[in-house]
Amino acid sequence: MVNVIYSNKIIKANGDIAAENKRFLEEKGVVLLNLVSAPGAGKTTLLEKTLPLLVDKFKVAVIEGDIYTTQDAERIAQAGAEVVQINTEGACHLDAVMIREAIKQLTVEELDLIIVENIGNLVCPAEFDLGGDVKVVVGSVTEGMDKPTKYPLAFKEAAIAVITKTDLLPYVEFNLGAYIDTLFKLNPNIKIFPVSSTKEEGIEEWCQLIGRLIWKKRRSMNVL
Ligand SMILES: Nc1nc2c(ncn2[C@@H]2O[C@H](COP(=O)(O)OP(=O)(O)OP(=O)(O)O)[C@@H](O)[C@H]2O)c(=O)[nH]1
Ligand SMILES: [Mg+2]
Repeated sequence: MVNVIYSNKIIKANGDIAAENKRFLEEKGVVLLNLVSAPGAGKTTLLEKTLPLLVDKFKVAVIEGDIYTTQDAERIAQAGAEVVQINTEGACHLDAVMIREAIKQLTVEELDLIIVENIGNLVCPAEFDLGGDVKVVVGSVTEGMDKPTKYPLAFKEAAIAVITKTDLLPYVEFNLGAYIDTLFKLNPNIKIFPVSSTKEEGIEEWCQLIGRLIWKKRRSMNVL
């Protein structure tokens, strides 16, 4: 007799812990952003440009997901935010249990925002809720036009899409308008932010959206 654990049970168990994380973060009035992308799409670089614009106004912490290293966490610490590293030691996504443990390392009562940089992978992270998280899919113009249709779940689940590396548009086969059309076809409500982190274009608009999410949360908590 062989015991089989089906993956949909694991995903359901993850959902239960995610619901606990959600309740906890709701109570504390904290917004959780979950950044998902293929490896190298520009998540850490985006955060390096984003954090300096946020840390003056809001209390922000970052949870860095990586398989083995602390390289991204060190970059985030340099950018001036509190950071907790999760090393999955092989797993290709973060899950709600990992986030519950990481949150214990933070003084959540004092925070407005937690940004999670998930493991670079467009497949598995899309399947695992972390807990009340606003999902942000990051796609770069160097990845090609076909990623949203080839890996649709990440793009369908996301509330926000950040299109990175727009400074490289003149050098790559990438039609920004057609890509945006594809995103809207998959997810009519998605909010889209084209950015160049290296040229610091579009970063302010993206930060304004994050600010609006925090103010909305504060209003729902009746703290305004
Ligand atoms: N030209 C250009 N390069 C960028 C931009 N953003 C990131 N890069 C480059 O893309 C590469 C990967 O950037 P990262 O920010 O490390 O990507 P990531 O998504 O965090 O990567 P993983 O954590 O490994 O998944 C680096 O060489 C960055 O300098 C951009 O806006 N323009
Ligand atoms: Mg990174």
